[in-house]
Amino acid sequence: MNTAIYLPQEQWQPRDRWRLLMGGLAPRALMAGALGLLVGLPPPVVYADGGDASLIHACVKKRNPRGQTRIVAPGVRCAAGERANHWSITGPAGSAGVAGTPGPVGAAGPPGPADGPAGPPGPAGADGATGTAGADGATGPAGANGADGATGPAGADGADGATGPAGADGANGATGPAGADGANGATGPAGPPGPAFPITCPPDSVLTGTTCIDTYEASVWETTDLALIAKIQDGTVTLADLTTPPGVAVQHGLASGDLAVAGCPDTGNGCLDFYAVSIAGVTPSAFLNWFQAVAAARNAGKRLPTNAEWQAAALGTPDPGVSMAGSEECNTANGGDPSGNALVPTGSRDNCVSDMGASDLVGNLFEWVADWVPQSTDCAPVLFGTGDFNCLAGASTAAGPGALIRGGDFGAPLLGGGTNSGVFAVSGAINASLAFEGIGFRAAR
Ligand SMILES: [Ca+2]
Ligand SMILES: [Ca+2]
Repeated sequence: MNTAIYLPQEQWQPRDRWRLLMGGLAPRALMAGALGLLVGLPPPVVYADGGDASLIHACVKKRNPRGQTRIVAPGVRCAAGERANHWSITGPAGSAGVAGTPGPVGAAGPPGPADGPAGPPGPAGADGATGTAGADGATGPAGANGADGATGPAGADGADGATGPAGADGANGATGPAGADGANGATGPAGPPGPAFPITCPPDSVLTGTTCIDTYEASVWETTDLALIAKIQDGTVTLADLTTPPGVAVQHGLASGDLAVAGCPDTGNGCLDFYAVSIAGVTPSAFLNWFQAVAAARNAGKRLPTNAEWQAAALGTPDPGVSMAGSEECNTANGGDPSGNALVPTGSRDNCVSDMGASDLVGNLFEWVADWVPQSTDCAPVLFGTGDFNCLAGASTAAGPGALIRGGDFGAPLLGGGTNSGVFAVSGAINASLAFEGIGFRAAR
């Protein structure tokens, strides 16, 4: 065991020399050594202390005044008669030096880095003092409705309240079953006009070209019976309809002036209840002027045919010249016996029929047509050598207007009867306002 005592040389004192000579033994070692001597034991071994490499260790002969010393490694055991010694390699600290002069100021260093990273959060501060109370907050939203309370006991019946307002209309009910068929609707408005060219004509007329010409010379009847008027206008009226019951209709144009007396004046103004009828077996109406004829045709839903229409309807009618009374030919004269000249019933001459099927276009009565001319003042040569009356020449500047009459009549040849009658017979010499026993008309649609 190393028991040496290590002291720095500069700390050596004279009293320590003894201790070196004593090998630096501790008193307890000395006492062991002394005890060993006493009991004959070898002196204790001295070791150079090797525990500290910063020291130089040596073993020094005790009995060598010159101090033989051998440097040993730390921990080496010194031989007998040596003592361990050691020295510090480091010398004693020198005295403080004189302060040098300050060096020159160095160049400015490069800029430092940007702000460094944030430091760690500091420790929490102490609690602050309690603040003053804040202002009251705004009223919060209403809370949810609470649960329904338990049903309370039934109260006494209250007084009847006032009648509340009418409730809203309920929803429409389901569609009911289909109702019964409704009544027939009212008659609709009249349709558009039919074609200008009639396909067929009413029973009282014949189709000739585009015109329905009355089959017979007109008989003029006064009536206010609506049903009868309707039949007249439809062209379906019969002689029985006009005479049953008696008085339902009254014929006029059978004597001079009878129409005007009955209410159909010569002017035609206000002549409303007088109707032109086309039926067989009646005396055709005469003693009427052009204006009365126009009114009676109009009231029946008809008109006077034009000269051309009349001509088209008349073509083909036999021209008997002077026919005998009771003959089946057209009634143009009665065998030259003026006393026998007389008007005959419409359609009574079976052969006096035109190509189109109309009767009495030659003879019986002259017939007004629609056309007017300056009243004729003369007669011209006959057409085709027929001898038919052709008095459509000259133009009066003192009389008129003249309205054309066609076909001849039952009268004396001088007046247009006899051989002067025929499909070409025409006169413009009669003033439209005059009426004669030998002039009548037929209507057309
Ligand atoms: Ca005639
Ligand atoms: Ca003739």
